[in-house]
Amino acid sequence: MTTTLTTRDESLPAPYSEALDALSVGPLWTALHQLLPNERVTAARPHRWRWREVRPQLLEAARLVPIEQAERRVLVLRNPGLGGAYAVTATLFAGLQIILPGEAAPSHHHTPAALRLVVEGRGAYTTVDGVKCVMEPGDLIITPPMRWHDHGHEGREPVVWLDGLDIPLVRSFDASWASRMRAARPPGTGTDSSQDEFTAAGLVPRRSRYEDTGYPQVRWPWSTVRRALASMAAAAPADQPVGLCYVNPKTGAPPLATMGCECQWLRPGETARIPRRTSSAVYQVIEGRGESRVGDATFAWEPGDTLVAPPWHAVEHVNLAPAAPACLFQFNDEPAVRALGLWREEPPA
Ligand code: GTQ
Repeated sequence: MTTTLTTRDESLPAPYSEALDALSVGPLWTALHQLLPNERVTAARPHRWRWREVRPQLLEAARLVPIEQAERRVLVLRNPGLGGAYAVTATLFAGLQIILPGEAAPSHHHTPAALRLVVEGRGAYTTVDGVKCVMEPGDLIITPPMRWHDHGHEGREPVVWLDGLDIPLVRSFDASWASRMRAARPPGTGTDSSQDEFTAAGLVPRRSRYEDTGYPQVRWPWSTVRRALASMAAAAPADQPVGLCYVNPKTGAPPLATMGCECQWLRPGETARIPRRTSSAVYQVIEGRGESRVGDATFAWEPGDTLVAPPWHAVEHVNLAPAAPACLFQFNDEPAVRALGLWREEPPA
């Protein structure tokens, strides 16, 4: 919350309040219900960023700002309720990053966790601790805390992806730190484990060829995820939702300690209802056209659009297409909220 606390009791003599200020103490009774409100409150607002409005500004950034200067050429999605903060919710950071053919974004590592969901273009890659992760539209790549990562581009068209990080959360612990940048080195591998060791559900390698970092899979190709969603949709009764969670294939845990990822498949005309939760989520439209209600706000969407659902806002997604499916990716702070014992969910009305 960004509201300023009431730290003065105006009914008391001014010298008393001044004496408290001088001692670096303050009355709790003026601020108690701001610190502990009776309602679940958030300053973050439901919002939608339209791909067709932001995309030209990304291309303009690519024209105006050399990668050597920017290091990361990102337009940050700033929640209009959060007073200009570089935050999409109180805990989450989201941005759209653009890289041009031939460019290299230098290597660094940091305490916040990061994930990328490719929005447009082919030929770019992210290197995670020397492992080359190809970026195709819809692919998810994670860069866990303190893993070196850089971005390169061997293709012929601009590539844009959505970055999701837990920067605001990590900053609230005063734990945000990054190494200095160093020049990106050529990747040490041509493939990542999603291409040869984790190609089918329910199977894990007896012995991995990759270094054991605690994160056996760092890339989830969209082709694999889409195939899995399509077969689930073909089998599930019309009134059962079709959604998959991205997990660490060896433990079943969320891919990162603080952030979860899911993908929902909406059949033509289908509505998905998500109850109010204490976690917050950012949705990215991979495929299809529809409309979402987030709290009292309603947003139409199409591929490339991004939506944010602050905590304790009921969400409803509708696929408005008569014949085509819609696919919505989301990342959220649910693992962090659960780890802190703060997870609650309300059944829909
Ligand atoms: O690509 O390493 O959007 O370090 C924000 C911070 C992207 C990145 C962001 C980062 C990166």
